[in-house]
Amino acid sequence: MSSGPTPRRDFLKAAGALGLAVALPPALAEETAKPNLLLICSEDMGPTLGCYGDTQVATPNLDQLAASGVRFGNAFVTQASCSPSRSSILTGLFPHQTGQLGLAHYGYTMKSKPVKLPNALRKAGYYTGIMGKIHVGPENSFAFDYKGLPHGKTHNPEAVGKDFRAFLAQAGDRPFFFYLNLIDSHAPMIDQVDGVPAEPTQPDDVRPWPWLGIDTPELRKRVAGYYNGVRRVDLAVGEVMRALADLQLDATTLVVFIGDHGPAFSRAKTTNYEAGLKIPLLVRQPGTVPPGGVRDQLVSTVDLMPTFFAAAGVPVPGHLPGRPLQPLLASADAPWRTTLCAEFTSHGPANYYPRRSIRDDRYKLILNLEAASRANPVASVDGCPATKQALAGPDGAIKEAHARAVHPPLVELYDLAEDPSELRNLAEEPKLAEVRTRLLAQLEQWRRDTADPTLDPAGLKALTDFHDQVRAAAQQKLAAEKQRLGTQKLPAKVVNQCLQIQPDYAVPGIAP
Ligand SMILES: [Ca+2]
Repeated sequence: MSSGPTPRRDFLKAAGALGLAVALPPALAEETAKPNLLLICSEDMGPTLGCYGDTQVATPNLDQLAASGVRFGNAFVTQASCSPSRSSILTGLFPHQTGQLGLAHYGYTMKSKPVKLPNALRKAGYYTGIMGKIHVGPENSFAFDYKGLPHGKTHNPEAVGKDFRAFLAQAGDRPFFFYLNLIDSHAPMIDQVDGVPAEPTQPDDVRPWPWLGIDTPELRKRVAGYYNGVRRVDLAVGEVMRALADLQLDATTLVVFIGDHGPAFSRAKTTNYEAGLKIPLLVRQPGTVPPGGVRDQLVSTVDLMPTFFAAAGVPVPGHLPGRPLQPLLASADAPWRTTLCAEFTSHGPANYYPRRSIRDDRYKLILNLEAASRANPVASVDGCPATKQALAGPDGAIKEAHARAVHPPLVELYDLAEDPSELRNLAEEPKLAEVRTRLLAQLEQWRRDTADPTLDPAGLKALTDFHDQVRAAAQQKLAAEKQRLGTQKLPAKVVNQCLQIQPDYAVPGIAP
């Protein structure tokens, strides 16, 4: 790579520019049908970018990526929690299909042995690499040839660009798959790292989003910090795209940009509300993906692995719930699914609160599986003060929405056309009884099709009992540590140790 673009890459570039890949005979198509694959995943990032109409932040590099490819307006993760969501990105399966029900650093892990994205691509001749976190267990089961900057070291855009160039040099002439994970939009929201951005967004420059519904100094500070992280991500993407352009890899590289779930704010991360599940999804490959397109179909991160496989000429396993995005990339009118489901089981083990949700182009239904037995323990994700502040505020729809997030009914139903912030629960609205019945039936069908272990009451009870035992044991350990250290405020490391689960936990219906 250090000697510059190779003849093969020049040829691929020319073929891509002419749109030849689809027209070539099979033997030649196989050679040209192995584009490089670059998946950029930004931590805890919703579609809060200029190209999505967000006027509170400037994201020129991501806007350029969107303008030169296709932007998806309704893209969703499978669960608004890091490891479960990432397990879907890397396996094409829903978390309840692999057993990655919560965060890997507490001991949650996949219980099955699914086909894995980097492994399958490596087998197909790809040189594979990663920067930042895997966060899906067991981590050593993922086949990455190159391991770049570790999680926590991807703040500096220039360092990210440099590491990506080092990977490209290692890849040489081989087609590559690179999984680039950027940390910056994750809590704690850091305004400036290594002097970036040079002029950070200030609290008074921003307003908290409508789905938070309140505006306080603490929230403005948190929102501004989030946007400063988004700006560093944008700069890092600029560095990476520049590296591709410098090496003339634009036309031969399929670039996909996503968030791993929505931002770490109340009614977003760890919930099944839109602000938790909805992510940016940008797809670009000049000459292959038409520029400037916008798609509003319901797409999911379970569609990513089939998309990469289709691009790489790897057969897409028939049991996967997702499907390749290529038809949609080619045409806004391609036939597509009309409903999409998501889930939540756990986050940290004390945050167990199983839910399943479904939406169509207008309505969204959330089924809170343990609503009868308990409140939602994740009232304040990563220290976000919004729910606490809203509950202390004036009565009204905002306070009710935050209260409902903590004490939800069995069924929530929202009209996303009239109420995109999901403030008014219409589940008991007689006019929408048919919608409720239809969505509940479609949700149940999906749970059956994907062997959801919580569909069987015994399976749900087993998971609930397990988490209750873990929580009780953790509380005992935490109390003992507080006594031993003589403090009520334990270091995060000690809290994490107390919350560890045994990785040999069983998930009903999944054979180890
Ligand atoms: Ca995350």
